[in-house]
Amino acid sequence: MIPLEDSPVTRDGKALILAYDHGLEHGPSADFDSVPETLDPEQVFDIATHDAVTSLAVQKGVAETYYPSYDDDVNLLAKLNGTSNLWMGEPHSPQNWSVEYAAELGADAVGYTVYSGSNNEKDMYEDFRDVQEEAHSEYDLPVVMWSYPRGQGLKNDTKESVIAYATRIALEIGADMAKVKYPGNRESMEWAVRSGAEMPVVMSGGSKVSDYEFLSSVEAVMDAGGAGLAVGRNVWQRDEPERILDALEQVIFEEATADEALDE
Ligand code: FBP
Repeated sequence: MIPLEDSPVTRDGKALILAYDHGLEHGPSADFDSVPETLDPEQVFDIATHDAVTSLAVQKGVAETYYPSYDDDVNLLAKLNGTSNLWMGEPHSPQNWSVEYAAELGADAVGYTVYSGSNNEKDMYEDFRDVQEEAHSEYDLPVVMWSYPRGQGLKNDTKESVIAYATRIALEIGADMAKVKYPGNRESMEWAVRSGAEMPVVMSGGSKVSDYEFLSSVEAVMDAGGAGLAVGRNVWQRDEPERILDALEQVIFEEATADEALDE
């Protein structure tokens, strides 16, 4: 495992990953309609220059076109695989760019989704193996795993045992950080964090909710020993993304409660 304490994609060992791969995963109508400016990747790169953001997760085409103008101000988390919402088969996420190409573009870390439980698990584990080994041995790049158990018997399950299994799988197959869905409360998150042992665990943001609900879940994750957050919609779908990032900075890096962060 690559220790992330000294990595540029963390701050004091904690992470706030801004995710912006939704144009591929969900399509523009689903996620960008409510705030049409977010169709423009530059808007989100600008948001990612906020001090609280430790990296920006994007797909190849967006990285290739926009990252060169931001490489002094933004850390790139190259999201190497991804699938569209148009795919109707068993969950699968093909690799869309290589570790080598991501490293050439200046990536500080790579990200990879694995759907354990899918009929495509075997292929995804094999692809992850190749990515993880190349990232570690050739480029010394940390690998963040979007660990999402999903498949015929398990659609989007967020129950405690499944999320703990998700962190453990990430540890076992060589991730340096796991990104998992929030299991709904601090105790369940604590079990998931402990199941990942030394590997940092961050919560996946989810669809937009109120400031208080969102920050309270982040507070619970931090209290549970989590390493932070990977978030998209709950930041850039807001009218004032800087305001929520200010609050997140306090909760993630300064141990503030949701109430304290909102009072500022
Ligand atoms: P959000 O914070 O907007 O949920 O983004 C996190 C993320 O993992 C994105 O990287 C990805 O596009 C999306 O969620 C995938 O969500 P799902 O697979 O649940 O539709």
